[in-house]
Amino acid sequence: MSSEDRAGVPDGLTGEGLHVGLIHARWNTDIIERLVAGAERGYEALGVDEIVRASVPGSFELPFAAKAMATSGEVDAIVVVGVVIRGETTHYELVSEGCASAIQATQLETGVPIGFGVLTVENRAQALDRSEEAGGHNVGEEAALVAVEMCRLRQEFEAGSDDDSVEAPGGSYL
Ligand code: DLZ
Repeated sequence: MSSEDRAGVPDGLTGEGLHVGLIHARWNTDIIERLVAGAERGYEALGVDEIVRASVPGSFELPFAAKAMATSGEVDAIVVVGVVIRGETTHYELVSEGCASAIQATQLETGVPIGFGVLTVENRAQALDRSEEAGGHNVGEEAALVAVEMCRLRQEFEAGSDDDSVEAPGGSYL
């Protein structure tokens, strides 16, 4: 996938004043560290005020932790980070689909946006390609930017608008 295929960041997006969460699983630790570094890079580039952290055993536990953090009132947005690599059993499908659908349900139920920094890949090479250093492709970094963007989108709607369009930092969504 080239960088042109990816979403990009709205001009003027800022994380100033936000308290954000970063929850990571511990399976495939070396790749997790690269994704966590990416998420920190994304958050810090936007100037967030504080990062609240938590760790869980595996990706299957990420939704439970995300719901606990989202309902605590401590954070405006969350990123979850995990790495699920296909093995010889059906565990891959159960863990990856269970995690993804429950994270989506959690952000919709709680209204706290959750950036999905979970890699679901066939092998380590694919995971390394998606957890690169600054300037490269890193799904943790992308998830942090998305979480902040969705937080601002929610804030814009909550604030209301007299206009027909809803202005996000750097552009109109409607
Ligand atoms: C059990 C398991 C397996 C086989 N593979 C992964 C994986 O690739 N990535 C991951 O994050 N977690 C894995 N797990 C652990 C589950 O997520 C979970 O922690 C256990 O099933 C206990 O609930």
